[in-house]
This record gives sequence, structure tokens and C-alpha cells, in this order.
Amino acid sequence: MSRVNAAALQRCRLYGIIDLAYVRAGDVARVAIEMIAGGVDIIQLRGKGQELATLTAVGAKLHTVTRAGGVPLVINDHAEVSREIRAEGVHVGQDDLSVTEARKIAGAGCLVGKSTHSVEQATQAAAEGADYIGFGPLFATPTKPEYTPIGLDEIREVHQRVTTPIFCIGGIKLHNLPQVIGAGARRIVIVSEMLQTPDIAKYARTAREQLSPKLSA
Ligand code: TZP
Ligand code: MG
Repeated sequence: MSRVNAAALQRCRLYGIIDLAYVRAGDVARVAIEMIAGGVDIIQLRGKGQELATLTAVGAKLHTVTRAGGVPLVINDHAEVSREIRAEGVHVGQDDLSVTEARKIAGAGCLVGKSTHSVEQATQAAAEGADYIGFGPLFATPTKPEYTPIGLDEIREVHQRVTTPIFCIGGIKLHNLPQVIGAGARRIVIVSEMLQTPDIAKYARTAREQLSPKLSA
């Protein structure tokens, strides 16, 4: 796949991140195949501290898998890697490139997602033109330990104030997923628990089924 339109992005409910802090480069393709089999709708490659050459090589291989599975691939932080491997998206944080700068580098049709940590940041990211927003961390998480968790109370408000697709993230696990959905989340990201489980496809299917009754939302 190449370009992801807004309607296709709206249908995405379960966002998987292949984080190289949890997955060895040699296992990336297998993990992606299992995620896709389990119904993960969109996949990000995250490799904090990795050489650009490594990210580009791993990303290119991963892209052959995601493309065959019809799932968009997003590269965290590095718009130039996204451009190089012709990924469908790039994801930026509050301290990274702006949405406009990232889009300019990654290419006009490339999705740009932005991490936000408050309702105010989420409204700003939407105004900046982000195609989707990450909202969290909801709970404390070892995957992003330096951030204070924002809890569940602002999930409803952020959905009322922002029409851009919002993916809740941070410390989400199968045991607290009903609580997160009950607090108003429609789209979620799970990183560590999904990557550390023995049967990723089964895990993803279980999470995806809990989100699918909300398909019309
Ligand atoms: N951004 C906000 S929290 C987070 C990121 C990348 C990490 C989420 O990981 P986990 O393991 O699902 O808590
Ligand atoms: Mg970043």
C-alpha cells in the first residue's frame, strides 16, 4: 500500500509498535506477520538510539511484510527514513520536527502522527494538521519511563475536543483494556505486553475484538 486516506485511518483501532528495545532485528518480520494475522491495523517501527542505517535496513524489510499485509507502516522520529523506504507514515513527538516539517521531508502523501501528553497538546497537534494523535501515557510504563501518567479522566474530553483520530497509549494491557475503553478510548496502542507475549496473533485478536464493537464510533 502507499497512501492512507482519512477513512482508512478512521477504521484503524489497534496500533502496534515494533520497538527494537523489545524485539531483535532478526525477529521483526515474524512479529509483524503475527501482528497482522491478529488484526493489528497499523504498525510503527520504533528504534530509539539505533543508527539510521540500521533503522533503514530493518524498516525496508518490515515494509515488504506490512505492504503485503495491507497494513500502513509508520516510522518513529525519522522522516528521512520514512521517505527513503517509502513508508506510509512518520510519527513525531513534542520535541521532534513539527508536523509540517515532517511532512515536507517524508513526502506530501505521508501520514504524520504526533505524540501528545495533555488535552491542550492534543488540540494543538490537531490544529497543526497531524493526521492522528497519540494520547498518553495513560499509565506508568517502562517503555516511556520519563513521562508522568495522565490517567483516564481526560479521555472523554479529548475525544470531544478533537476529531482527529486519537490513539490512547501507555501502560495499556489486556487486563486494563476494558477500563480504558470504558473511559472513552476508541483506538489504542499496546507495546510491551503484546511484544512479550508468546502468541502475538492471539493476543492481538483478543485486544482487537474488544475494540471492534466500536467500529461505527
Ligand atoms: N508513548 C507514550 S507511552 C509509550 C509511548 C511510545 C509507550 C507505551 O508502551 P507500553 O509498553 O504499551 O506501555
Ligand atoms: Mg519522537
